[in-house]
Amino acid sequence: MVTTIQSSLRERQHILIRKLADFIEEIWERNLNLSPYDIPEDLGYVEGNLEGEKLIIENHCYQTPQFRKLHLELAQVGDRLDILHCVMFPRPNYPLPIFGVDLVGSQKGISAAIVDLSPVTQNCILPKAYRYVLANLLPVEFSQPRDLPPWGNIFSKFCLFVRPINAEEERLFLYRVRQFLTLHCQMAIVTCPVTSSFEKTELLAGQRYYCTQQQQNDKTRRVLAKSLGQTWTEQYMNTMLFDAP
Ligand code: BLA
Repeated sequence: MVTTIQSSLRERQHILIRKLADFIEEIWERNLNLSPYDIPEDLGYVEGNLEGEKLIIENHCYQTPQFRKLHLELAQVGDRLDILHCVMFPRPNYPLPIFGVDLVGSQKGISAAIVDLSPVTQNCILPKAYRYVLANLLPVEFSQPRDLPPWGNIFSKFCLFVRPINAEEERLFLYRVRQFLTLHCQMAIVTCPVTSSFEKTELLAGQRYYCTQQQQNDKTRRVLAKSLGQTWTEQYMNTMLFDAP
């Protein structure tokens, strides 16, 4: 029953969101050793319509030896807004950055497309192997780059934040996400966990800071609160979207 509802949401969403959701799961399955993740009660599939406009959310979560949570969320607000949100939280003993992607779109097109591999170490730079690969990717040009908000100081210098203006730019964005995600999965499986408690503490602090900053995104907060209320939204942002371990 739930499966039927879930697959139909994806099919109703903007084509870019549908394609991205499909290939994120495909890359996860191909590269990582996925196990089920216990989604907090009642949060797998959520519907709300406090102020008249219906919001539907579906969550897909997994865990792996390297990641405490792989989270793919699809959401739809009425028939005007489609959202894809994805974050890969490493286990705090793995010195890996946080992969994140957010797509916000409507019939008129995608207004926000952002992807990053965000560092969580004190020096705020990515591991050398990541920097080497990312710095050597072929440059991509978008006609409408967007500025990050102040809380976006968590993102790396490789962060891509744009408004894609046509099918070609949408394709380019997907291609970039595919490169980031493939690189990340390949790095993750060859990365050894750290053993010193000093390093673990630092990685943990980095993840907490990432979550604290993301929780300041009032655009996300507003969309959720309108349909599901303020209290529910605060709880959801702290426990489901950006839960610090
Ligand atoms: C922007 N996020 C937005 C916007 C909306 C949402 C409506 C504004 C779109 C625009 O300015 O064109 C809404 N995003 C949501 C909702 C969810 C969501 C409701 O994920 C969840 C249910 N956000 C993330 C992640 C990143 C991220 C993982 O969740 C980055 C890796 C970034 N979203 C992000 C940024 C903005 C944004 C940087 C622009 C914020 C701004 O301009 O102030």
